[in-house]
Amino acid sequence: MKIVPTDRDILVVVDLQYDFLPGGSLAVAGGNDIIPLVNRLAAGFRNVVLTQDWHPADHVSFASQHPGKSPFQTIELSYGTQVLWPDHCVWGTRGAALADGLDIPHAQMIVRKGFTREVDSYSGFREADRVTSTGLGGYLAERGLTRVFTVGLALDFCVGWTAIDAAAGHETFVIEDASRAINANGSLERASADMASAGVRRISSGDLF
Ligand code: VGL
Ligand code: ZN
Repeated sequence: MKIVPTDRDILVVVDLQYDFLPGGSLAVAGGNDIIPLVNRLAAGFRNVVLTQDWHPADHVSFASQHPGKSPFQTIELSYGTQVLWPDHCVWGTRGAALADGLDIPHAQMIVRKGFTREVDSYSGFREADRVTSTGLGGYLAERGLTRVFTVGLALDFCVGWTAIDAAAGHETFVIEDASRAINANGSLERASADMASAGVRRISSGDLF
């Protein structure tokens, strides 16, 4: 039985930006490989939104802002443990731009996230303080959209957190072969367990259409 997207379903395409692609500052292995598949999947959805990681140059998640710290180490912030990253997706830079290879002209909205200096935001729905909303939940509610499908980068951070937040109010699917992971320090295993306990369903593109 194939899953057939309806007008009440939405595809959320997460962070397909140059800094997460090979050659970028926080490159995800194989990131480029999923773009044709994402385009093909998106063509099968009436409703598509894109997320865009969008940080000020002095963002708190950058290791460069914490003397003596290196990327992939962690620090404790008011809202909990924060992984430190190479500078990436600085607003207005090429690295923050959406990949030119994306061909989704019917995408309805671009949700920017991570623009508050003091707070990171992996999820397209809620910042890392777990309180501040991006507005995406309200968009789905006002549009009457019920099921959420997620693809993009990276499976163990922004895709995973987006799916987990979506699953709080929606039937939610991660299309695994249209996503790739960073997998630093056990992050993929942890995200997989967190997605499972949130009730996120993991499917492959072959399960659709
Ligand atoms: C992401 C780390 C930092 C992602 C964004 O898109 O998965 N990961 N910022
Ligand atoms: Zn980021």
